[in-house]
Amino acid sequence: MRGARNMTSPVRRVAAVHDLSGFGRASLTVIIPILSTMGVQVCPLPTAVLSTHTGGFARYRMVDLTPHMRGFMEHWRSLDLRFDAVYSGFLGSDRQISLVSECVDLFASEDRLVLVDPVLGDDGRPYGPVRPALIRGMRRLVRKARIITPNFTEACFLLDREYTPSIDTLDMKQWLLGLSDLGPEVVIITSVPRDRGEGTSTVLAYNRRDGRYWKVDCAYIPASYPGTGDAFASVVLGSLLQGDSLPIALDRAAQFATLAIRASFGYGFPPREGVLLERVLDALKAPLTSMTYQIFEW
Ligand code: PXL
Repeated sequence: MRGARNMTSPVRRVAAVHDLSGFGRASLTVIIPILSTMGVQVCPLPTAVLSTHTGGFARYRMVDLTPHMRGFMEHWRSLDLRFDAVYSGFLGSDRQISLVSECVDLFASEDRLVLVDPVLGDDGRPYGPVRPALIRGMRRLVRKARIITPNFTEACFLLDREYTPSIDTLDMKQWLLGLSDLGPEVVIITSVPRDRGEGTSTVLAYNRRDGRYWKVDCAYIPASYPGTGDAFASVVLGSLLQGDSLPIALDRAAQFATLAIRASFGYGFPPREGVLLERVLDALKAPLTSMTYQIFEW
């Protein structure tokens, strides 16, 4: 009889290097249900445990798990675990950069997916615990990634550019190329402000392998919910693991994030509690019935 370690699982498996925030629907509490619903097994390697996420709650408690992560990885290694993707997000300290980098070396081979979501900030500001050393470290970590999914603020931080609340979309080609020059083959920037659309935003992407650029416009909803970036990146990953093309993965992710925000906005509860994910998860099971992506040409 073959041992379990040699059997090929019918289910794709992801090592998820993110924090666990108890309340507020961000990081693992969003990533696990989304990827599970998409038929993907999530194996968390937690970076930190928090009472809530840091977006809008005062006096949150945070336990940085840096001292424990190597031991967790060694145990996984002794079990000879393999992953179809390594997916990282919020890190508990800049000392975790080298640990995540090691995690990629240990568990992701050349042809496996490595998605680094450089969780650093939003609306022009870094998240509470994010320090300049973490931003510098993230510039090194993205070298290990095949795909990165910064929001517009995080793209500014990675490129060391001044944050501006509006941007000429044509300039974004340089941003995408600049980020790809840091290492990743695929760069996806979310929440890019649209030059002529009041408050609306766009998802832009570049794939160095075929030299193509993609764009998905998002409807404007006047509220910003923490955790939607985690939802977006998770749907992109789940979709790619299901065999979708990059533009389809972007479309599914943008449509799901918009649906989740719309499902929540009408209720008027505090955005810091996150989107009503539980109401919309089933939508991930349905096939895409309309596609809105465009090829982005200048
Ligand atoms: O959603 C990104 C995120 C992840 N983890 C923590 C956060 C945030 C955003 O606020 O605070 C702890």
